[in-house]
Amino acid sequence: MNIEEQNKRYEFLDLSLDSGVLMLVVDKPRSLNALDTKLLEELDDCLSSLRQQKDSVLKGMIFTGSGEKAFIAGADIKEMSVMGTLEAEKFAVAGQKVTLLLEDLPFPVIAAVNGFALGGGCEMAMSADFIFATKNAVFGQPEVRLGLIPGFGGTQRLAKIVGRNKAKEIIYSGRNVSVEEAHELGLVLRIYDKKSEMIKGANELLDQIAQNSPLAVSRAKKVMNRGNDLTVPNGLEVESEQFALLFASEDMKEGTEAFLDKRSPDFKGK
Ligand code: CO8
Repeated sequence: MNIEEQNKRYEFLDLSLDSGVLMLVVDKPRSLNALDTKLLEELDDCLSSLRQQKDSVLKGMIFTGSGEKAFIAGADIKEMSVMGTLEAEKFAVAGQKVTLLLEDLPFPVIAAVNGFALGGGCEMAMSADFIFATKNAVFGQPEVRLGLIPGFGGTQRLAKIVGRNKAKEIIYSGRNVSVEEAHELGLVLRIYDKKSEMIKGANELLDQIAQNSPLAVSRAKKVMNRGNDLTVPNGLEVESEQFALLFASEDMKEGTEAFLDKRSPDFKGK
């Protein structure tokens, strides 16, 4: 993949690759990285092309906001304020598509939340596999305060992560959720004092995951994401299907042989 060429296409995104870890930065500080149509189009383009990296050997991706103040302060309120019904539906569908692209990337994704993750920002973060956050991070779904409801998946994903009662309380009140509370609720996995420490911590987790077969990690992710929308018996069917398919992989042969030979495996992601 040619990151430099890809980066030239974007005004508000910065994509870089370091030691097998992709870093995707939303960079529109003048509006605290608020998601407008252009930014959603860029995210769509970027994530669609990353999705083609099937069962890739990338360690994973860190998704963050530029600066220290905001991850993403929500959908762009100025742009939304003049939308009609049809434009609003198109906008919501475009944002939802980005959350699905993010959720379905074939490698682990960590949302590194540096500051405000409100509305659409909280919804983007919830589409990652894990949320890491700095001490100044603030979460919330404040849409009802604007006469709106969450439109990029918040009504669905928040309840799955924190439970229906808590999700309703957060969404109906529109209140801010502190990073400590987000951690207690299981929304945030790890809290860091500084952004630099958070990025280091995210790299360390991705390095740890990368000791394993990337193919197996990618399939575990796929099965767990699919299972989220299924009954347990249906999820088990997907599990056994993917489990069986891995027996045709080189990684499975290498992993089991390495165990029996008492040596470290050398996984190729195939
Ligand atoms: N949209 C547009 N501009 C924004 C946004 C936003 N969401 N958030 C901040 N900005 C802008 C401000 O307008 C300001 O611009 P300017 O300097 O030109 O006035 C600049 O960013 C800096 O912001 P503040 O001066 O307000 O900074 P503060 O430190 O005082 O406050 C806050 C920071 C608390 C984050 C505050 O900016 C805020 O409350 N922002 C809005 C948060 C919010 O309500 N987010 C949810 C938006 S709705 C949403 O996400 C719905 C998703 C689904 C939509 C689907 C619909 C079809």
